[in-house]
Amino acid sequence: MFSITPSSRLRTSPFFEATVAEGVCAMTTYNLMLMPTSYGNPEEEYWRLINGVSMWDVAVERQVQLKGPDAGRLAQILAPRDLSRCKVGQGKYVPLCNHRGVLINDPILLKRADDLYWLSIADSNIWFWAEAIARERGLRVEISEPDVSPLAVQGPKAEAVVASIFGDWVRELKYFWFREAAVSGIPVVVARSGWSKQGGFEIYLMDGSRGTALWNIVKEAGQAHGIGPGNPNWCERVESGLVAYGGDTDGETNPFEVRMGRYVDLDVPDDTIGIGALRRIASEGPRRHQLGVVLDGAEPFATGFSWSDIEKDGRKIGDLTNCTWSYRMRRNIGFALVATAARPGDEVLVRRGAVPVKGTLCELPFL
Ligand code: THG
Repeated sequence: MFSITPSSRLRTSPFFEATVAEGVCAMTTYNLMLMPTSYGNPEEEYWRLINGVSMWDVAVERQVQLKGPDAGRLAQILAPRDLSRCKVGQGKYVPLCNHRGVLINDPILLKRADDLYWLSIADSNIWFWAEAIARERGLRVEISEPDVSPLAVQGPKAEAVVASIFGDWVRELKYFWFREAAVSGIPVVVARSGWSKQGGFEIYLMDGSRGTALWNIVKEAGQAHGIGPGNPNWCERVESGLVAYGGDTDGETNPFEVRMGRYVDLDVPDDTIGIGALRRIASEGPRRHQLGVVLDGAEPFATGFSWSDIEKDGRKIGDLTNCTWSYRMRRNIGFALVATAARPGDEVLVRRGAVPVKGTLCELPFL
């Protein structure tokens, strides 16, 4: 067919060779990198995540490093969430907004030291943004993309696997907290986190030359628990209500519209980017909100998806922003970004393909 030409515009992960050896058969792009999206059997990969343990190359979750005496100041300027009580070793899910309160990324922030923060970013260029803001505000902080690449281990048996590699201390890690460690001389950060609700860890590789070695250590340790390769699982994340920045958001989406209001603190300092707009939106009330929709019919739709119009009583009320066959619900489900007047229980019509499909709105998460 054709091959991909890696370059500085389309970088490969330190786990690339390992994922090819595992039989990766589909990739997407994210943060100018290739990311595996299938190893050929989506249903098996799904049930392995639900019942066992799965390992994912998520090196595309790049780190934007803030280092210097003003690193904490810059983090608080970038994130409209109160970071004043964030401890070294703690992570927090933070919305990043522009000056209009529009969501521009939704990283996990890791406070590695008082003068060292990582923003583990979704798919948009925050390096540029942080650098510009730092220089415009005259802050003493260096911005870089360090050699750090997360490997996720997810599923109910993930803890047993990760504890067998690093020790029982990983069992005590609280959600989003992390610790530095090493295995076979490979420097890593181990965090309890990951883009699923099945539990698990992320091992942040800090030496890109050791990707295959780390992959094989995790694979070996996971053998007894039936580990296998997977990727951020579309079906599970929709069932669990996890938001995909850029997928479920558009150029006008604010955090309140996509159930991220609980990660916004309106009393952060006034120089936090977007906080004026967010205070205004909070007092006026957002125009849209995010619900689930369960579509009629018990046959999986063809895969491949773009936003579809959602109508109620013949008028457009919003968009279906994702859609998947749920293996546990045996229904096609998705997220609806709709006018706040739309309520759970409302019957709607989704304009999808030639034949519109009926559905019913519901609260998220589905499961
Ligand atoms: N891991 C790492 N970096 C990442 C992601 C990740 N960067 C990009 C992207 N994923 C960030 N997005 C999310 C979205 C949701 C969650 C984590 C990362 C998440 N949310 C929980 C929830 O919504 O229920 C808990 C959040 C909370 O309550 O604090 O876990 O996956 N390294």
